[in-house]
Amino acid sequence: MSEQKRAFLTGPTGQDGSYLSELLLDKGYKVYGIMRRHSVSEAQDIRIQHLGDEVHTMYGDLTDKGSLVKALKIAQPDEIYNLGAMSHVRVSFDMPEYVCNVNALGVVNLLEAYRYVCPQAKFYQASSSEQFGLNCDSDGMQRETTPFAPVSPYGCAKAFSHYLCNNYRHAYKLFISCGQLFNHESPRRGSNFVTAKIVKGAVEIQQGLRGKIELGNLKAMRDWGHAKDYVKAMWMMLQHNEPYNFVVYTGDTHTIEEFCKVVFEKLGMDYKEHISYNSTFERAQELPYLKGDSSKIRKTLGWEPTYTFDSLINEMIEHWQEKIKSGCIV
Ligand code: NAP
Ligand code: G4F
Repeated sequence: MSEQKRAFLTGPTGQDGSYLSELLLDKGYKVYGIMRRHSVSEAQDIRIQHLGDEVHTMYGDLTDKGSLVKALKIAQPDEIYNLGAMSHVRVSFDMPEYVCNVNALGVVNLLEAYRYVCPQAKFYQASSSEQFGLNCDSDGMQRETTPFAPVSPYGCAKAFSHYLCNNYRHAYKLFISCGQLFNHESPRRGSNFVTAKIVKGAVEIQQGLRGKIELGNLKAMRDWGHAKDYVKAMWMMLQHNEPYNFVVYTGDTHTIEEFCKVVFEKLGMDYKEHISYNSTFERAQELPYLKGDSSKIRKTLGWEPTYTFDSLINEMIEHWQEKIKSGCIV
């Protein structure tokens, strides 16, 4: 009988970490992860509470190398998934030093702990399409070879950690794959990201709990996949025999305004009557456009998304309708 595989996650309490934990448990892995202490202890692991003790959590933080060394020694992982990050782009303008400490120097800490404690493990780095920033190839697409031109502290810190992972892969012959993932959403998306903010707000409007939603730039374009499909891509990258960088993208791009229109129409309302502009939600520099080419992961690993723009929105609406009906809004 083959031995049970062991996985270690940073960020198991986040949107992606919670879905990835479920996927790994379904596949028979023993799952370990670090989580941060929260003053409301019921809130710190709300997205994985339904998994009970199956995810072995330890307190730790990417900025605390000792906690990473200790956690890796306990977990003895075959696979490491580095999903922990301050993941909000606009907030990264408010706290640039912090975002660099967590998303850039935190990755140095984890890579060093990995290199000394368990270099035989495979390592996944949560890179981002935000790294591409304003740059694209002559055909307008962003792919693994497209040079970076990030336009936010978040994008700059993620670019640094992406380059460092590539450097460690070659310098120390480590199995490190980076997933350059475009936006992915779900019912578990934090409600200060634009999709969840719109869906939650529109459901509250439909139920008479509020009158409008205040948003920033409606003209920006994004490709929104489902987090469940994207965590499958992460796992597939670590099952491959070679470490690579992979762009993950569905190929269905929409403006924020189109997203609003579809959500409100599904709820029998006109978005124009309920959306107002608030400059607070603009960034110091906007990323107006993202368009990826995910042919490498589709050809090499056979990855395909199973959700569509429409089925993603339906699932998010159903989730928020149930939550709000039950009086639970987190
Ligand atoms: P998320 O929901 O914000 O989850 C982030 C996770 O990181 C949470 O578990 C959070 O813990 C943890 N974390 C934050 N600061 C930390 C620190 N200092 N030390 C250790 N853990 C820390 O983000 P997500 O959407 O799941 O994204 C997962 C990863 O993919 C992130 O690295 C993100 O930047 C990247 N990414 C996301 C997308 C996307 O569209 N979702 C696209 C490309 C890349 P708490 O629960 O305590 O806050
Ligand atoms: O939902 P967002 O905050 O996501 P953003 O900035 O694209 O970042 C997400 O995707 C990245 C991958 O490309 C990840 F790396 C990152 O961790 C995160 O998951 O904003 C999307 C768009 C932006 O153009 C923003 O300006 O929506 C626009 N927007 C308009 N009004 C708003 C709002 N965004 C937010 N969060 N809140 C608004 O009120």
